[in-house]
Order: sequence, then C-alpha cells, then structure tokens
Amino acid sequence: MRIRVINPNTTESMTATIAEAARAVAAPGTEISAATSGSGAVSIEGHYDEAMSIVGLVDAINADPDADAYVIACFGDPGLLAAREIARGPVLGIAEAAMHAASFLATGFSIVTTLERTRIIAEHLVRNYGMEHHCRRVRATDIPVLELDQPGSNARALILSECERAVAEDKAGAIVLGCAGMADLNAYLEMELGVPVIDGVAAAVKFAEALVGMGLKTSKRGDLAYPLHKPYKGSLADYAPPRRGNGGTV
Ligand code: 2AL
Repeated sequence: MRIRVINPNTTESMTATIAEAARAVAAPGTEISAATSGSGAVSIEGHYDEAMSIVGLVDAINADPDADAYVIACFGDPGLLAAREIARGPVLGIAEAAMHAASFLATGFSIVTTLERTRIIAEHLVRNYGMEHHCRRVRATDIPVLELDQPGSNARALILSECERAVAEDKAGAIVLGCAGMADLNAYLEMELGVPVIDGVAAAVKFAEALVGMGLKTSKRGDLAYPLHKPYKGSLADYAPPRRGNGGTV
C-alpha cells in the first residue's frame, strides 16, 4: 500500500525528519510517499498559519489521488475534515492519531508542544476529539517549530524537562509529542522517562495501515461526501469542486 505523508508546512528539512519517522515504523509492504506543501508558511504555529496551509495540503492530496491513505503531519491537524471530504482513502491527522494511541496505553496522558499559542490550539483539539477524560494537561515549551530543526539548539533538553514535569506533576502515564518536528525524539525521551512517548507521525502511519488492511475507506455519506459542485471565484477559482455523480457519495 502507499501512504502519502504530507508536511503542510513548507520546510523540506522537517519533511525529511517526518519521512524517516514514517519509514521507521512502516510495514515491509508499505511505501511512504512524503510530500512538502508547495505553498504557505515555513512553520505552522497559529490559526492563520493553519488556514493558509490548507490549499497546499489539498494540492498535495490532489497530486496523488490514488494513495491508499493520507497522513497530515502537523499537530494542529489543519484541514483534516476538508481532506477527508476530497479523499477516498482514510486521512489521519497526527494529533488525533497520537491521542488515540496514548489512550490505549495509559489512563491519562499529557501533551508537550511548542509555543504557548500552539498549546491553546492543542487544548481545542483535545475537546474536539472528546479526549478531555484522557488528557491530563497540555504543556508548552516555548520552542519555535523551526528551532527543533536546528542542530545546536537546546530544544531536546527543554522538551525532556517539560516531559519530566508532566510525569511528576500531572501523573501522566504517557506523553504525546505535540509537533511533527519532534518525530525523532520519542525513543530518546521514552528511554529517559520510562513511560510511553507517542509520536503522532508513527501512530498515524500504523493506524492508516490498519484501516487500509481492513479494507476501510472514508465515509462518503453525510458531511464527508465529496464537496458540492459549484463555482469558486477569484484566486481559488481552480479549486472549484468538480461535478460528481450520486450526490457526492461515490
Ligand atoms: C506544528 C507541526 O507539527 N508542524 C508545524 O509546522 N507546526 N505544530 C506545532 N504544535 O507547533
């Protein structure tokens, strides 16, 4: 099977980290097709960045319409439901996948993310995904996303300290890493902390393999049916949904 793993920010080096994490867990028969968004912000750290990332995400899905599944490799899960509308195969966001994985492994987890503003966005996701009973706390480290990519930065040490506080103060039984740029840190952190540390890229790839393996696809009934055909104006004219038969359910 082929899983299209999309980095919705435009930083290629981050895609390399994401692709490595995806390939490290992929089953022998799984091809990981990693893509970097061709338009938008170099890092996604707020609602505006997220909104602006969705056209690039749609482009990356449309460039590979026959992939068996898609992974949105950004912890805000930007454009997740829009992506599910246009894709036939399953679409997984790394935040949703990581929270579900953590809930299977511990009765309570904490999320350790980047900036304070991102922490607030992650709290919204916890509520949207019905994870309030599982998530003990969302913690920020005040590390900008692109600093995770800098060789000499002290990001690793700061993240470890925050994870240690989560285990000690929140009594978190597992840690969810709150950024795709942390995808290479889970093994190191798990060794230091002694609790499961979940990288959402790996979790999403494995859930995608499971869903595809069960022959399951995105529901095309109701709100995840293909978008309704209508004209779009201005710079988004080319994104007008095409006409489809059967009320958008096939
Ligand atoms: C992210 C992420 O995963 N990629 C990105 O650009 N921003 N998320 C975050 N919480 O900072």
